[in-house]
Amino acid sequence: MKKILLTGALGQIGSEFTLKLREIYGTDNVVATDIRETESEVVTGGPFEKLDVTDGDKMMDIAKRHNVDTVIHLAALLSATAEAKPLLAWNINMGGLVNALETAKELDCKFFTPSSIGAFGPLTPKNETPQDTIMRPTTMYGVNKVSGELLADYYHQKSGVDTRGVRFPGLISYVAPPGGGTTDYAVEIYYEAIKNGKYTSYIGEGTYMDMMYMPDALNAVIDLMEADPAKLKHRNAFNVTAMSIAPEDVAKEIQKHIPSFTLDYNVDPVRQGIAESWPNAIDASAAKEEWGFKAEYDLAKMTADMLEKLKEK
Ligand code: VAH
Repeated sequence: MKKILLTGALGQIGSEFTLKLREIYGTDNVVATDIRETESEVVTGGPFEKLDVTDGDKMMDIAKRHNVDTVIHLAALLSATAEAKPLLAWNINMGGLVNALETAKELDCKFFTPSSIGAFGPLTPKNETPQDTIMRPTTMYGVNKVSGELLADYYHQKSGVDTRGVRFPGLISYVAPPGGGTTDYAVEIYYEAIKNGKYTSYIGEGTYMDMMYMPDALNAVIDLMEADPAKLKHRNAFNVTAMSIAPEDVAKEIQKHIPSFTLDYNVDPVRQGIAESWPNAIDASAAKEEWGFKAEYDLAKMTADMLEKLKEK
């Protein structure tokens, strides 16, 4: 990767990833794009272009003008928003992805886009979910993610595009809060612990989902993109995870730092239904074997870092 075009640069992953990539590859070598434009360092600290990813001509023009050799496509509507606005989600999540793949194909770029544990459905084995298994998601987001995995494989097989991807679990970050996700409770709980000393979870007690701290997620993408392609048997959509947790597990860990913290529940049936259609804990052995995936943060280490960084913030 030398010159990177990144979409969704102001999103939950993009906000942090843009700055990290600029540190590693050079500020001028990371062209950040997003449909919004804010005063954030992503916009003011290096090359930035406004881009609606459903505008394929504009995406191609930006990529050509900046002569990029890598496309990192992050722009998407997340699971809860996609369930509320399914056709809009289809247009953005699939239309944007096709445009990004076409750009990568035309300019012979390396390509990354994330899939998600949301690509699995109720028929998938819930524990130690295999890398290769049944994929019958029951959400629009899941349909988008499975379709995206297949589309990225197709562009690799038919046009030789160097496409790569991971199935992200819920991602936890202190930099940019997520928007419209099902796993957002695991971010909100830390913000609320600092602000109010209590949190009301919309995901029910005992609901396990895979999660990962953002620093591990970003390192995973870089490690995958720098990996030897000859070793990648599962080129797109590698299962990656750091922990399988439920709301009460996070609360117990927070209470080691804020003993008075309390958690209660007001379950949102829509997001609870989405969460229950996903695995409890996936198997990440393919990523470990094929490109050395390794998560540094477990729940205890992540909680300590989240609370410390949010207190500073
Ligand atoms: C969501 N954070 O909740 C995203 C992610 C695995 C969850 O895809 O929709």
